[in-house]
Amino acid sequence: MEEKIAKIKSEAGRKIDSVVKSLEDLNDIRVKVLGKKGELTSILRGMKDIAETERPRIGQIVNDARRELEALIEEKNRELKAKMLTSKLEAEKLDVTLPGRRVVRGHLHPLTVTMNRIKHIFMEMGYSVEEGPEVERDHFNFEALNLPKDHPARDMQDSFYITEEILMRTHTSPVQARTMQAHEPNSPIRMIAPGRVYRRDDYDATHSPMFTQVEGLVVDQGIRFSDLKGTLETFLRQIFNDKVGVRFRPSFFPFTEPSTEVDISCVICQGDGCRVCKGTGWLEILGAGMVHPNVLKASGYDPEKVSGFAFGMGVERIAMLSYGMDDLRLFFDNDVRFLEQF
Ligand code: 2U9
Repeated sequence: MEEKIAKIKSEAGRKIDSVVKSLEDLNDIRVKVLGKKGELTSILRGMKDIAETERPRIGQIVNDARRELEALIEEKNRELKAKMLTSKLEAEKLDVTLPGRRVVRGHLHPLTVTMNRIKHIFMEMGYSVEEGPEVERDHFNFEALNLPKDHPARDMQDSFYITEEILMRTHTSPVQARTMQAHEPNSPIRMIAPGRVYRRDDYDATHSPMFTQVEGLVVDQGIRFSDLKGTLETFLRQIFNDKVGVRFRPSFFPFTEPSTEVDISCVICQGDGCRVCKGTGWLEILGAGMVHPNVLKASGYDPEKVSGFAFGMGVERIAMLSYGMDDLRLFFDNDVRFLEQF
């Protein structure tokens, strides 16, 4: 019996010693020798077959063997864990002296910058900024704005229709109509409506089926054409420069009467004449006019009691002239080599 125990012990000792890598292998050995069904345990279980006088001695030997093997396993366990830690630290070596990675910081898109500047100028003059849906009802986009049924903009060829009655807004004017209808009739309004608009245009250097507008509306008692002129001159001198020339030409829009187109002196050649202003020295920059009585009436206002002016501008055009760009597609291509320049 002693020999058997000594053999189990020395074999287990050798196996424990030979484990070089895995904690699981070590555990397998422990189970095989010391576990419930292990070799040493089965000897203890078989005590009944051993002569009674021998039992204490054999028991003692088994227990000693057990203690020794447990100590060996424990030591091997510590050794393996230390080895694993060392190799993990080796693999995850960290050089704290390396220079840090540069954080690349982005910035606002040039169209957003231009839009923010426009909003800021009007907010300083006491205007509110109103928003509305890009998918709009025919009523707000056309009907309420004195755009007659046979107006070319209402043609399928010129606007994006969702159904007969619903389309992508072709201008931000429906926001003004909605704002008037949300107000107490004849109560004063001083607002701008910035946002995206959609028209069936070709995509070339000066046209896009989607572009950005800012429109404005002022309604109150006694609003006159001189208010329109003063407001737009003030705006243009702030967005471009205070030396910029401003001129008003007669024009036509269905929602304003009288209507005007507003030009600024060419920001590229200062009025001498160049390719950008096609030799005229002037650039068209805004449309505007006194709100048509039919438009006031359509939104519940009384043209006998109040009057107003409205205006509209294309934000891409203003941004292009501010930054000296000649192709509007650059705003939408999202090429960082272009955008990084701003
Ligand atoms: C209401 C009443 C009047 C908005 C106006 C213009 C003149 C205009 C163009 C400028 C360049 C559009 O982006 S563009 O192509 N806009 O010329 N817009 S008056 O008039 C309104 C709008 C709403 C209730």
